[in-house]
Amino acid sequence: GTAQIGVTGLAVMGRNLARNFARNGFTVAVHNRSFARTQSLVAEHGEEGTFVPSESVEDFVASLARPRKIVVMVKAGPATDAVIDELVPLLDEGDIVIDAGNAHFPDTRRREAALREKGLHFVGSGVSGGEEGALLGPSIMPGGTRESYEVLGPILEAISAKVDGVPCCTYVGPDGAGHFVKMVHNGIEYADMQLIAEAYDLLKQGLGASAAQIGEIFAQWNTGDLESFLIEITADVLAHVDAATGAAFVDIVLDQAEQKGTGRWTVQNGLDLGVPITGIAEATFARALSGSVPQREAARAALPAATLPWDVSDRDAFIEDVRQALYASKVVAYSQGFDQIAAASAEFGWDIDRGAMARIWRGGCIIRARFLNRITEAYERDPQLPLLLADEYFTAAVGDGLAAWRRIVAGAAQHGVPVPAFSSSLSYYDGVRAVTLPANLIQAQRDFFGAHTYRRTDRDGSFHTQWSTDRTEHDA
Ligand code: NBP
Repeated sequence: GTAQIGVTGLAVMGRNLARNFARNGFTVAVHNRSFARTQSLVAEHGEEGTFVPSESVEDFVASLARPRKIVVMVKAGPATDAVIDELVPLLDEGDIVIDAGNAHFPDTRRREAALREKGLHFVGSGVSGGEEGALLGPSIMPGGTRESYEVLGPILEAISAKVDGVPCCTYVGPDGAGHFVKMVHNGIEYADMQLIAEAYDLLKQGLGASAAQIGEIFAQWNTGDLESFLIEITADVLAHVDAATGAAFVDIVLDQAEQKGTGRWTVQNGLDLGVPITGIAEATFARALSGSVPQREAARAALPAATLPWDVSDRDAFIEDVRQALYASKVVAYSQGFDQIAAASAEFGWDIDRGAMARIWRGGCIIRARFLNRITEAYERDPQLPLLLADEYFTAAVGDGLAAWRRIVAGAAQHGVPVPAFSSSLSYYDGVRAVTLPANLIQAQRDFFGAHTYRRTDRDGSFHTQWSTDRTEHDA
C-alpha cells in the first residue's frame, strides 16, 4: 500500500481529521464500520486531497505504507477495544495504532502494554478542539514510545494548530501520558468555565447588569491579561439575543449544567494522587449542584438568605475587582492542574515537560489563551518549579490582585452569591502560603482516637501518646 496515514471511524471527529490530513497533502486511507460514512466522505470532500477508501478492514490495512500509521477515532470504551482487536492480527511489527478518541488514561496504559507485547506501537493521543479543531488544526497530545513519535510526529505536527508558527503538538510521554494530559486539560477547562460563570454572576447580582452589558465587560477584558477563547465566546454568547422571545439568549437557557465525565476523571485522579485541585473539583461539583433539582427546590423554599449589605456603588472599581479576582483564581486553577501533571509524571515515570504542555495548548483547544505563554516561560525559568504560583510573574500577578480578590470573595459571602471556585482558590492560596496550618491539631486528634502517631516540631521520629491511660509519650 501507499497511503501515508489511515483513519478508521469517520463520524464527525474522524471525518474532519481525515480531511485535515488530506488537505495537508497526505494520502489518507479511510475506513468506517458502516461503509456509508466512508462513501459520503469521499463523495462530499474527495476533491480536498487524496483519499483511499476501503470497505473491509483487510483492504484498509493493505492500502497503507509500512510502518502503518492508523488513527482510530471511534467511540471511547469498548468500541475502541473492538477496533483494536480487529486491527491487530492484520498488522506487522513496528506498525503504529493511534487512539485519538477520549480514552481514560488507565485504558490507554492497558492497551499500550498489550500492543507492545505484540511488537506494535500504541499511541494514546489527546485531540482537543472539537469538530472545528479536528478540521482546521487541533491541539494534539500524543503519548507512547519516542520511537513512534519520530515517525508520527511530523505528520501530526503538520495538521495541528499553529501559534506564531509553532505546532500545537509535541511528544508528551510514555503510555497513558497523552490521554492524561488531555484529561487535565479538560479539568482546567471546567475550572476556567466555572470561574467565568462566577464572574458573570457577580456582575449580574452585584451591579444588576444585563447580559448585554456584561458581554461588553467581557469583550473589554478580552483585550488584556484574560484574553482567551473562553472569554471571547462568553462575550459573544452574552450579546446573543434569542430569536423566539427577543430576550437575552443566556436568560432563556436553563441553569442546569451537564457533563460528559472528563471533569470527574480529573477530580478522581486528583484524589488518587493526593493533589489539591480544588478549582477543578469545585467546578465539577458546581455543575452537580446546578443539576440537583429536588435539592435546589427544597432549599429555595426553606433556607433563609440573611444577607449583609454590600457596597458596590463604584461600578468601575467593582468591575475591576471582579476582573482581578478572576485572573488570580484562574492562575490558581492552572497552577493546580500543572501540579497534577507533575504528580502523575512522577508517579508513572512520564517525565512530562509542563512548559511544553502550556505551549501546545495555546492554539486549537478550548483553553487556548495568550496567558499560557506565561506558563511556558515560568517552566523555562525553572523546569522543576514546585508551584506555578511561586514563579516571579505569577507571584506578582496574583499579588497585584490580592486585595481585590479578598474584597470580592468577602462581598460575595456577605451578599449570598455562591462563588465556590473564586473562594476555594483564595483559600488554597492562603493555605499553601500559610506558615502554619491547623494540621497539627488533625494529627493530634488522629493520634488520640486511632493511635496514628505524630511527628514533633523539635525532634525527629514518630510518636504516640497514651491518651487513655497516663498520657505519656512513646516512640512509635
Ligand atoms: P462517536 O463517539 O459518536 O463514535 C462514532 C464512531 O464510532 C462511528 O464511526 C462508529 O461507526 C464507530 N463505532 C462504534 Br459507536 N462502535 C464501533 C465498533 N464496535 N466497531 C467499529 N466502530 C465503531 O464519534 P465522534 O463524535 O466523532 O467522536 C470520536 C471520538 O472523539 C470519541 O472518542 C469522542 O469522545 C472523541 N471526541 C472528541 C472531541 C474533542 O473535542 N476532542 C469531540 C467529540 C468527540 P459506525 O458509523 O459504523 O456507527
